Order: sequence, then structure tokens, then C-alpha cells
Amino acid sequence: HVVMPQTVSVIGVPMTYGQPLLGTNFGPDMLRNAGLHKVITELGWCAEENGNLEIAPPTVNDPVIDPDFGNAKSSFAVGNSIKQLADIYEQKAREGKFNLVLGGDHTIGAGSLAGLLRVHPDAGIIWVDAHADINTPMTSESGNMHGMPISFLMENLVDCSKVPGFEWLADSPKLKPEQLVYIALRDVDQGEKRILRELGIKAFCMQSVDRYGIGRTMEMALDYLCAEKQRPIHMSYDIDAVDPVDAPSTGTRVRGGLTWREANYVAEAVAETNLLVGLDMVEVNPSLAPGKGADTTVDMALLLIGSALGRRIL
Ligand code: EXY
Ligand code: MN
Ligand code: MN
Ligand code: MN
Repeated sequence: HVVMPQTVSVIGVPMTYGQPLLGTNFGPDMLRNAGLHKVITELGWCAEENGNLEIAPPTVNDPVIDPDFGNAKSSFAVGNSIKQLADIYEQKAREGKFNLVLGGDHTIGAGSLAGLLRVHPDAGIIWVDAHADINTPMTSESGNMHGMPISFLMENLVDCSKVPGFEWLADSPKLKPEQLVYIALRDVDQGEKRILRELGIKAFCMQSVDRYGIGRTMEMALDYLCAEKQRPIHMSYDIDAVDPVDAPSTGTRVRGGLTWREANYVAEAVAETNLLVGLDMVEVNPSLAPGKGADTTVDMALLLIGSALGRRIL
């Protein structure tokens, strides 16, 4: 039996180095300025504000990955920064608090998962994203680390001791494939498809949403993780899972995403389990589609956070 935490611990992680564009660093403060704390407290939670983590930029002297082990741009800066997130996530989870992690690009998901698994090694992960984010430095065609965070946490997939900045993850508790389920995939690289197939990872892509509807899709996803036994859940929500119509300010837009209601329903269905212990909200980039587009995207992200924290229509 898992007790629902009563305090939401807000952690800003203004990371941009996992992808080439500036702007994701503004995500956390945009969400706060748009009324994040009000959303949290109006839903009956206490809000504990931890501010933004300090993200040290890459320097020319940083060690880089040996090409024999693939490509992972700015791994030293990314890895060292998200280690801080792993530590604070772990600490807050041990205190029984709900971790609300504001990105930042999706590399920060690796920090959240690392901290989570130290406290709840058997947790279930719901990864809501247009992308699978499970490239290894070897399979990645771009070298952009926001396409890789899950690979570093999946057992027997990446030797983290070979990735500068990520050595600390080498002996960390790892995920088994059956702890992970995807929602809303629609742009998956060839190497990622091979990994998903070989590891037998459960994925509900947009075609599942078309075929079964979002209600049945979420029922199947949550049954998959929790039917046998209840377990704490962490949801990593990439705003690009949502259709670009409702979330245009993000770096890797893909058409054919979740509608406004579908996107909220995903969060509502997870909230209804009362098992959610943490949420990442990532890849909000107000510098892209500035003005109305950014407002629309921030508004969407804030609504999704509220839905995940238990807001009901009735
Ligand atoms: N799969 C592509 C890559 O590895 O470069 C795109 C990854 C985009 C990741 C986004 C944020 O979820
Ligand atoms: Mn992502
Ligand atoms: Mn994505
Ligand atoms: Mn692609």
C-alpha cells in the first residue's frame, strides 16, 4: 500500500545542453510565473519551492566520449548537472514528498529516474512522449542527449562508466524493461525500434490511441504496470507528446499528437491511481513560437500538471 504524499516539492532544472536550442532553460520560471503554486495549493497540496538547480555550462576542457562508445554531445555538463537532480529527488522522495520536476530538456528524466530508483527500485515509469528517448550513444544519429535518457537507466544497455559525466550512474539501481510503459510515441528511430523489440518494452504509440481510444489505452497501460501489484509511479511528461496545435513551443514537434483532452486524460488517469510519486514536465521552450504560441504551451503544461495532481472536472 502506497500513501499519497501531501507536499509537492518543486524542483526547477533549466537544462538546455541535451539538445541544440536555447530556451528550455526558461521553462521552470515561465511555469512559476504562470501560476504554478496556485495550481498546486488550490488542489489541496502544500507547495515546497526548491528553486532552480545550477546548471554549469560545457567548457572546451570537458572530457568527451571516446567515439568507440558512440556520440553524446556535452555529456560531461549534462551528466554532472543531472546528478544534482538525482540527489534531491532521492532526498525528497525519502521525505515522502511528491517530486515535481520542471525542465529543461528531457535529459533531466535520467536524473529523476536515478533518484526515484534509489528509493523505489520497483517503481513503474510512464513516459509520455512523441519520442522513445532510448537511444544509446551508439545508436543515436544526432548525438543529442535528450534522445537518450532512458538508455542510461535501463539495465544492461549502456556502460555509464564510459560516458564522461555519467560515471556516477554506473552502479545505480537500474530499470527492468517491464517497469516502463510509453504513451503517444510517433517518431521512433530505427535503433530505438530494435531496442524496444529486443527488450520487449511496452509501448502505446499514437496508433493505439487511434485504435482503442485514450480511455482503453490508459487502462491497458496502467494494468500493465499495476495489475499484479501496486507500485509507486513516476510520470515523465514531454510536452511534445501533445499535438503541436496545443503545444507549439517545443524543439522537436511531431504532427499527429495527443489532443488537448487526450493529453489531460493521460494525466488524470494516472492521478486516479493515487500511486503517482513524481512528475517531470519537460521540453517547454518559450523561445520557440514566442508570444501566443509560448502562452498556449505554458498553459497546456500547467493544465497537465494540475491534472496529474488530481484536478477533477466534477
Ligand atoms: N530520436 C531523435 C534523437 O535521438 O535525436 C529525437 C529525439 C528527440 C527527443 C525529444 C525530446 O523527446
Ligand atoms: Mn522526450
Ligand atoms: Mn519528445
Ligand atoms: Mn526521428
